[in-house]
Amino acid sequence: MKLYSFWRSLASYRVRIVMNLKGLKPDEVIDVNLMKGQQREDAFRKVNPMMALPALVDGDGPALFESLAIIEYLDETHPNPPLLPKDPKGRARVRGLAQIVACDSHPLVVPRVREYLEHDLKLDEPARNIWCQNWHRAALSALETHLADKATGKHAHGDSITIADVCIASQGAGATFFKVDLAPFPNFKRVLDACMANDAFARAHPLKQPGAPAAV
Ligand SMILES: N[C@@H](CCC(=O)N[C@@H](CS)C(=O)NCC(=O)O)C(=O)O
Repeated sequence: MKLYSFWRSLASYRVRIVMNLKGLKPDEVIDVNLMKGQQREDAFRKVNPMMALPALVDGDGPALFESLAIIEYLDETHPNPPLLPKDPKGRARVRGLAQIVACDSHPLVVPRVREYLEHDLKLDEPARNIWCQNWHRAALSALETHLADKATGKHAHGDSITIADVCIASQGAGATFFKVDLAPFPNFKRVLDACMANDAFARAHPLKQPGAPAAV
């Protein structure tokens, strides 16, 4: 398996967590430096025309793209431990929680959006930070309400790790990057802490990757 990723990429973090949970190690990790704009270079554009990380090539391909699609592919091809509940309503809840992170919140704070705000809309750094924090908090508020539900256990859905926890971990790392206080979101924080106590999550953290700074 060949994983295209970057230390800071929250979507790559999600896939790294799942690979660790499944005991999978990529044969090759290809660093695409988002800070240098390498995602827009021809070499990577051919791999993922959306010019976004991560991408995963399993065997002779084709390249898989979009973190949630890659995660479900890994869950289907390596079913242990399962990362979705068995019942359809449970699966829908877990996918819904995951999509609040991966589809409603994270896409609003990725480099291409922040760069558009800076270069095209001429927003200065404080204004861009307000933007990022706003969309983080919107997702955290929704997640906080959902996680108060009795369906939540030690983890986001019951006591087993699911795709929802994987996404919660990436939202938690994003909150640190964008300096969002988690104190108003105690249910979220509790589930995040339970995830981060697990070595598969801790090892996959952006700041544990080669090339990462000690702190952001
Ligand atoms: N919905 C995508 C998001 C992919 C994405 O935007 N990844 C970011 C890094 S976390 C990226 O590569 N952005 C490049 C850019 O915005 O130019 C997923 O979950 O895989």
